[in-house]
Amino acid sequence: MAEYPFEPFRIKVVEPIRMTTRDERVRLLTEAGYNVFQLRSEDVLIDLLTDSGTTAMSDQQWAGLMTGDEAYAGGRNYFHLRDAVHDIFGMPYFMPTHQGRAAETILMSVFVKPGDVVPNNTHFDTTEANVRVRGGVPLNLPIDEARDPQPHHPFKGNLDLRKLRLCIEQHGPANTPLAIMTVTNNAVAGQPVSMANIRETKALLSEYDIPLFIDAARYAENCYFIQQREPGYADKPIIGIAREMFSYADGFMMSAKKDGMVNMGGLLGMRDQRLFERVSVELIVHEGFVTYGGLAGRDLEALARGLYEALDEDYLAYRVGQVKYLGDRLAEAGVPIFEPPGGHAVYLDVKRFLPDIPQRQFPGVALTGHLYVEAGVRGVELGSLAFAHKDPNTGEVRYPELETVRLALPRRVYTQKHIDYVVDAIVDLYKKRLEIQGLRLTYEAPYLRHFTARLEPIEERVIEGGNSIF
Ligand code: P61
Repeated sequence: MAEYPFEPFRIKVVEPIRMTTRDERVRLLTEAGYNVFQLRSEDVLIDLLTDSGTTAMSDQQWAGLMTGDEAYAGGRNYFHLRDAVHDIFGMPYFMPTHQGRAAETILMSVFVKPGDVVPNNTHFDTTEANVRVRGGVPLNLPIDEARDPQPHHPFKGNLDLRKLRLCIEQHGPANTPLAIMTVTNNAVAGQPVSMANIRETKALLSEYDIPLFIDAARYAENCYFIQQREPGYADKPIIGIAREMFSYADGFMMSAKKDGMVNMGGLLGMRDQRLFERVSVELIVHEGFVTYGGLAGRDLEALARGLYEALDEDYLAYRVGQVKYLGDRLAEAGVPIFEPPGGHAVYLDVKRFLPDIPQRQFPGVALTGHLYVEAGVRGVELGSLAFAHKDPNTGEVRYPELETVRLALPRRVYTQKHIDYVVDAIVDLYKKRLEIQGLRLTYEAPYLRHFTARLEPIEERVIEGGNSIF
């Protein structure tokens, strides 16, 4: 592959970016309570908040929208999607949902009762919240290497099998209704999971009769890493790797807004017919009939087509290559990142970027705010605002081990020049890092607080240009 990620598409439609000034951004961020979720996207130059639902669809997907069959039941696009799901995931039963968390809600409502534990290599926050709202306890069991942003390991997303056995022995299989494997592991910097780890996790769970569900949001990127890094897979096509991966699972839930290549949608698939019948009831109450699950027929068509586009090897080489390009340029300039770069995003290692700001002062949010003010780039904090929680017994706040700012790349949206701009902005900010100060919360919601939190600077200070920020 070339030194730079070749973009295997031509651009047919463009969306203008509104330019903003630094002064304007200072005002906008202050009004937003220092929380970039509260900004209007029109006020952002390069939006790396998420790769979720931000994909540029292909001409084939747009054409597919026109073939939408909007019948209430049995629309044709459902059957196209069903064929794709059978072909790729090999699951006999499935239902569309409006997005990933809807699939999680439905699944947890039939599986989890108060006091149950749900192990995962690492829960992303919506999965974690869905376990908690049912009274369950989400447990993260990543390998020890996942805690260290520096050493390279080909599959830092892996689940620790020893910890899994210990967890099941300690809590009892009867209180462990399911286990989840998140591919790639979003809360651990988008790191992949190896096929061997998935296979061995399934074997261990089978000893206790515990079902394995795959959180498949970024499964195609994970399959690409397996092809590139795991012995024995170099010559296998991506779709074959995907089929093997899902052969070890009893079911999967998927936010199709990532590797489904669509702007909205989700999937829930399973092998067990009785389970399908139970979750169908929940789906009909909360989402819609099983042949549309909260989506329009045209959305189902775009997803049926998008699933295959995400498995295309030229696309995946560009996709993972673009993330690597961003990560490598930053690392070369001495900016601390979580290494190696993951599949969908580069994660800045905030503990090394801002070592003097303690986690209780939300250094990741401060860094995100500065990146917006200085360059109009929007990243997202995945650290003490998104993941810290209070111990229900002691009231003590537990901070996550990793404090990161994620720069997630939307699929097929930004060019290499945009990425170069982001690199320059972050390198400049790194040089000015001593000007960055901590924040305190002025408002927080009980769950998923980072979406709506408001913050203020601990100590206001005037920095260059006379703008008062942080
Ligand atoms: C993201 F700030 N991820 O990474 P839904 N599983 C996994 C995900 O990554 C995921 C979901 C399930 C998002 C969107 C997002 O606090 C946040 O379709 C591995 O978003 O419901 C979503 O899928 C849920 C961003 C979610 C956040 C929650 O950007």
